Amino acid sequence: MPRELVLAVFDAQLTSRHLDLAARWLRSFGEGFYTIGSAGHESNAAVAAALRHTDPAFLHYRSGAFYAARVAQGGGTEPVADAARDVLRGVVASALEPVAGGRHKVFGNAAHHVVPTTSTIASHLPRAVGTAFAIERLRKVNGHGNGASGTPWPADALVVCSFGDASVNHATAAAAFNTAGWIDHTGLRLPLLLVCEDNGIGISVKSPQGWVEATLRGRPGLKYFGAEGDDPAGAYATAVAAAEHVRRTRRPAVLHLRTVRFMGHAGADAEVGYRPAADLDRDLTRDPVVATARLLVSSGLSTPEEVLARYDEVGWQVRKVAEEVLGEPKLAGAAEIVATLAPRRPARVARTVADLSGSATADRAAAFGGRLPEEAGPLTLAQTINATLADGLLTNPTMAVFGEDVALKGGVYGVTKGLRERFGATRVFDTLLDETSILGLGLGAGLAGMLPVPEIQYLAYLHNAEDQLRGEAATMQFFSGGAYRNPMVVRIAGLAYQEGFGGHFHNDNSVAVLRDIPGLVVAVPARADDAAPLLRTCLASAAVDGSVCVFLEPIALYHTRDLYEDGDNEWLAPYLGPASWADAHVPIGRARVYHVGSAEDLTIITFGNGVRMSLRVAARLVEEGIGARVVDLRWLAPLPVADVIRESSATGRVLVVDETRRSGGVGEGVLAALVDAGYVGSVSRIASVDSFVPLGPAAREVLVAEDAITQGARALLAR
Ligand SMILES: Cc1ncc(C[n+]2csc(CCOP(=O)(O)OP(=O)(O)O)c2C)c(N)n1
Ligand SMILES: [Mg+2]
Repeated sequence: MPRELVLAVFDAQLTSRHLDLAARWLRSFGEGFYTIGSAGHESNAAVAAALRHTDPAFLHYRSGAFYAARVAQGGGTEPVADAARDVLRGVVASALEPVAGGRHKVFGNAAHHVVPTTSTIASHLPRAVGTAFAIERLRKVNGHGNGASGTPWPADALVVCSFGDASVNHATAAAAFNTAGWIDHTGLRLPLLLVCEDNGIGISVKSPQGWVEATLRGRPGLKYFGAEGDDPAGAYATAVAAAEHVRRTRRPAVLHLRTVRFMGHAGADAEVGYRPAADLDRDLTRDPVVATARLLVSSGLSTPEEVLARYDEVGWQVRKVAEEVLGEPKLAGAAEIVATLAPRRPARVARTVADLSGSATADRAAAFGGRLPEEAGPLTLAQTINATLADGLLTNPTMAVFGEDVALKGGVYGVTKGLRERFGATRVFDTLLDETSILGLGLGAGLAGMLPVPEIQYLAYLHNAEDQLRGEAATMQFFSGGAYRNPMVVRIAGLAYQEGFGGHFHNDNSVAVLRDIPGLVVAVPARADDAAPLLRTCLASAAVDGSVCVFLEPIALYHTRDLYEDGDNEWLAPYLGPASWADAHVPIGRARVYHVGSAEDLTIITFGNGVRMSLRVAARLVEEGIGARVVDLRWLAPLPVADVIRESSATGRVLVVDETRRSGGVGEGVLAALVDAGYVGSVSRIASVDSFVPLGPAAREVLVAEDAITQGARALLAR
């Protein structure tokens, strides 16, 4: 280990140890808000030393010494103070903190290629897999030189991702290990270095002796490296070997770094209550900071006096920074807090859509096999989404479509049919069967500069992976001040009305889990002529603003052709060519309004399958002399509140037709919006029963039906 590296590692370790002490000091008088420390884990500084400054890092909350070493690699003149300032600004929730701006205590700094991670154990692992996947894909696409276009990282970068020992048991970690191995097994490359910082315990629960090593060694496709945290030179040498292996072979590896944990899990944790004194004593003999001091002295690099003086010097510098950041401004007011959540620039999105018209012409005919979709006659919802995805792939070279069965088969319902043949397996590909990993690939790909369009095969199967959307995707801009984004359009096939076929899990009619995710865009296209502009808006918003969008496709309407009677083909629509895209643009949060008859008696507010049912009911009500306007929300988040209020006030009678459940359904949001706006007319609601959807004809008993809509309308008018 080169002399200057030992000294650099020691400094990073001292910085980290003193940061833990400073965090407790700040906490002691109510100015610090985070005390989970890195003490005992400081051998991770040697891992940082074995990597490049430009290797993207996703860090465990005990990787403080790694962070300090990474900051020093950046080449600043005051690495100790710089690292300390970043971390302590997080501890005191300073608005000047370099990445989260006081929104969370994270290790993160785009200038040092450290991507912030959340507090959810192991949730950053699928994203790390996805980032490594994307770096390698972009390297392939863009050539082997450095600086693959569009990514913040060099083409030969590797991704490093650290986590604790108890975390290896988490389903999300298991998913990431498996996916890394699966990708490797298929012959694709994945430059990913996983680092398990094994202190032998998770809060108070010990990892069974030998389990962590056994489980990490047993992962197909992951090459195992093991190192002792109290042997700095050995840990460094092993980290170098692991990094060299990953960088050269572009294949994943795991570095099992054995550490200890000092000062309990966090500030308030009295570990004497659950750890035998002998364990604590034994750990003290394995202090990584003392180990590096020992190396410095035994190798003649420093005297004991110099080591102690350096300890005090770094401690003094860290304390000084702690005092400086104390008085810094905190986030002031909700507007400042949400400023980074999900920035929206609708004018720029509209212009991006308009600009696509020009760029789309050249290769279109060839890409569509000579038959342009606008010349194919009226299309179904499924065909329109297919054509819009094709146009998206054509106009955005970084866009990729992936998921279970989307490529060779073309999707369970044929929505992605033909895309793989036309755009190739690097842009349209089948993934393994794991929704967590599918979203993780999307998260990483977006971070690396791609425009991912993952598919979740059925709405019911989002739930086992939902945290990747809620905790990871939706929080990234919030916790990184926009320094990192994960643009993404997640297509999800969902909602009910498949004539009883498939039961609940293929007819899931609950979107509550999506509606309350801050900043998430949720679009539901009811019919072909809305699907294309809605999807284009989502793609453009993801590209322009880094938006995380869910495009929820009503399965029952995919192939529907008729509206009022058999054979009328009224639910089909011609596809609009690029020249019409600007005029057809639909901004996020704008509803569509249908006037039926006089349109003056009643306002039906609905979406998805409800649109078709409501239009059919409205047509029959005209025969009773009742004129209705049917409002298709089109966007469930953000709700088109202005349109809802305007159209409701126009008639003073509102019928909410909500195919989701009465409790937690979309209708609750519509009613709340009306009340919030001071709407004073009458209102009632038809919603599905608070039940899972049963198999067979019984499904009709719990779902909103046209009869109920008709009755609801008549009752409202009779009031
Ligand atoms: C998904 C999830 N469940 C529970 C927690 C609460 N929690 C925080 S840290 C922790 C223990 C983690 O242990 P380990 O992975 O060994 O990391 P260590 O703290 O020991 O470094 C738990 C259970 C969490 N953050 N995330
Ligand atoms: Mg642990």
